[in-house]
Amino acid sequence: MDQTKAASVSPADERIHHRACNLCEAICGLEIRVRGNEILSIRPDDADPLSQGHICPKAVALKDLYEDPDRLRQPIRRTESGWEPMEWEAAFDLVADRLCGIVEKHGPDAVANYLGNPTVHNYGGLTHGPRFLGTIRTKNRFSATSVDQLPHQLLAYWMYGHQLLVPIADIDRCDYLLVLGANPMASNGSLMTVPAFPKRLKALQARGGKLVLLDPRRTETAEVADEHLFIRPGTDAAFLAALLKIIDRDNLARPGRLSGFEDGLEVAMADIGALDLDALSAHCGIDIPTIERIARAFASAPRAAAYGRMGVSTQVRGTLCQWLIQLLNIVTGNLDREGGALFTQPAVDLIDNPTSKPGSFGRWKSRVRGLPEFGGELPVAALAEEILTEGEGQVRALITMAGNPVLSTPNGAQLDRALDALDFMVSIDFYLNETTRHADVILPPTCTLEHDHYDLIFHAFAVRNTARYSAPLFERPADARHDWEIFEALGDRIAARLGSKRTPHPRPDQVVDMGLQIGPYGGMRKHPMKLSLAALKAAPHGVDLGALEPSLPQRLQTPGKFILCAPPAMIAELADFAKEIRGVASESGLSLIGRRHVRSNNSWMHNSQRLVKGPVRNRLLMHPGDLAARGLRDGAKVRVASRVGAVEVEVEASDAMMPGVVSLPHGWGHDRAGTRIGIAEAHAGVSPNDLTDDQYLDAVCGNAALNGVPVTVAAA
Ligand SMILES: Nc1nc2c(c(=O)[nH]1)N[C@H]1C(S)=C(S)[C@@H](COP(=O)(O)OP(=O)(O)OC[C@H]3O[C@@H](n4cnc5c(=O)[nH]c(N)nc54)[C@H](O)[C@@H]3O)O[C@H]1N2
Ligand SMILES: Nc1nc2c(c(=O)[nH]1)N[C@H]1C(S)=C(S)[C@@H](COP(=O)(O)OP(=O)(O)OC[C@H]3O[C@@H](n4cnc5c(=O)[nH]c(N)nc54)[C@H](O)[C@@H]3O)O[C@H]1N2
Ligand code: SF4
Ligand SMILES: [Mo]
Repeated sequence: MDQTKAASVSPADERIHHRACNLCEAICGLEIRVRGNEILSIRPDDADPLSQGHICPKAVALKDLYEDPDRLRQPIRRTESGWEPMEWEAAFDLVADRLCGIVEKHGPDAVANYLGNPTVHNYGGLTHGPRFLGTIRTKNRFSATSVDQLPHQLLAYWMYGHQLLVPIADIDRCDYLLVLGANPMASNGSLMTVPAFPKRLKALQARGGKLVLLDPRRTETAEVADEHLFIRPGTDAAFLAALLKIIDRDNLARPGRLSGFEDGLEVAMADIGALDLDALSAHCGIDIPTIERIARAFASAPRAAAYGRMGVSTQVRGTLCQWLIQLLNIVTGNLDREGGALFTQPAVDLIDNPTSKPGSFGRWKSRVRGLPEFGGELPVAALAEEILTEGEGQVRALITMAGNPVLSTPNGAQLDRALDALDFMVSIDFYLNETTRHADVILPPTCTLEHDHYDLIFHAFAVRNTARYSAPLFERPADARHDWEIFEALGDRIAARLGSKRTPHPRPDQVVDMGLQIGPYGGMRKHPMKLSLAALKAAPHGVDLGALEPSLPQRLQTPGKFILCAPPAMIAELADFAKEIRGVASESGLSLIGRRHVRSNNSWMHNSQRLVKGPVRNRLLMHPGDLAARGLRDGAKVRVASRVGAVEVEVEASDAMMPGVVSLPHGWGHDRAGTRIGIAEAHAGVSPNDLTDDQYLDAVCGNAALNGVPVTVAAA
């Protein structure tokens, strides 16, 4: 320990800071003890009304993130002789000049952008990112949405009239939770902000409730579930349709509070009822008596909710799965019912708000393959071909913010090559990673502990209504810029040169203050709580706004306040699916699926030894029978190959895998030239997205099918 430092800072300088963790959707409350600029400990904030004393190991790694000497603190530019530091103003000028030059020569569509996952965890990214990107009116906008939750937002838009009106499973009051393709024990929940999931599940079980899980792997969540069923990857739609068919056949449907507000429900149920139960059962590999038992239990539970996440969001029938999940909650009367699936009422309401964006679909299509726009963005599976395919409208420049699409998007190796073909690339990110290494300039924002935060998105998907503002823990270094300031600086320059309209814009905290005041608990709505930023600053542990409450039909954003149960595209997709299940299943090969671990965070933080310590987790899990059939042994190096590529990785025999299915976690593959900075060799790993396929998509919306990818496995 540094004695001089210890002597110069007395215990009296110790302070305790409370904030919300913004690393994942759970937004846990943290209690951070610091002395000077040193973090002494990171513990749960027991007084947080949502997280109730829960944290995970990632929060503790925030110390490493803050202290990491490899975290960029100054702009850098790529030169013939390597990376060189730059002054901020010169960097802004250079980036704006290069981007504008390309727009002037080739048009705005020549400049694409990718918004990575942390954008939604950083409120400045949300309040100012779109405003910056709007200065270049490009149709080539991409984000992590299309490797993630696109089906949820699309269905919310089609059925409830707004892309953010995603019903949330009311885990704290439900008696029967049916989960497909989610592993909240590792992920801490997604599109269901559910910190303290283990505690909440125990409470559910203590009141006699059940968790039933469908997953091709017996996961950490399966271990604590009341029942786990293996399901063949990509076949959940058959299981869900069979549940609905049985509910209809046996008159198990139950009118909800909303009867009369469902439009098209009979049409949808008639089409599902026409499917062949034997074929559905054969397709998903779950026998009819089991499906009947679950249908009866779900329909007769006083309060039930069905919920599906990554395993069913990112597969070929992802949108169909999400639709069937909505219908299941609706026909059993569990939508908008306490203990069922409800809409939240967050303090900053992005739905009932003058700047609200309900959504849009198919307003334009991608140039090369004709994939549809959603919410102003195109599916990211099309990004590489838009760069590589010559012609009018070809992408020649790229802006990435808070993302690593080389590791995160399907056929990442192709994108890796495509990025080399760009005329110019700028990345707003504080790490040199597998993607940003292609940039001409990297602009690093402040670290999360150096700025304030209000979670605009995840309060809106939480299992309880709460609100919390986090002040910065540390003052930022004198010459550092927040994300939103980088966006403003670039946006101002680009707008001036391209002549786009630009009006002054409030800071993120001012946007939130206004949002709180005009929000449902705000003074301007005459709510007794009179929520404002000042009120939240005075409540550093956050404020409790109560359990989720029924809110329909008022909350619906559809014309006439109807729930539109039969979106035409879903009826067509169901017809297509009916043809698929009548066909003969080709069963010989292996299916690749993904997984997450509590000691990993998407494609980053793998340089925190504190976080990744323990056994190497980037291994292929495979059933012992499948290994034996190929003459392979546990621990062997194997070659996994798909249509687009191959990786070599160690295999681990695991009877937690369904036979015929192999699992590899994403976010790894730090072995690409020059990017393994600070990451131990043992933890470099391989990327499953060198196997996932840019052509293997959910046909409804172009979302990536990251799960259920056909692969072969052989000795390396
Ligand atoms: N095969 C497979 N692929 C997947 C998935 C899967 O399950 N299987 N999951 C998909 C999902 S759900 C997602 S969300 C994506 C995630 O993939 P991406 O969208 O690529 O997001 P991350 O990997 O989280 O990106 C991390 C980058 O953001 C930077 N960053 C962190 N915080 C900030 C910040 O505050 N400001 C800025 N400017 N930068 C910051 C980090 O330094 C890091 O470089 O991966 C997807 N890819
Ligand atoms: N520790 C940690 N937490 C995280 C993240 C992280 O990287 N690390 N990432 C965050 C992000 S960005 C997100 S989006 C969430 C995701 O949150 P989750 O969706 O809960 O996380 P996953 O582990 O991807 O769970 C997907 C599950 O689907 C299963 N599966 C795969 N294919 C199928 C299928 O066809 N059918 C069915 N029924 N199941 C299938 C997989 O085996 C896996 O268990 O997690 C968030 N939380
Ligand atoms: S679960 Fe998510 S929000 Fe909670 S401490 Fe871990 S990373 Fe942070
Ligand atoms: Mo995600």
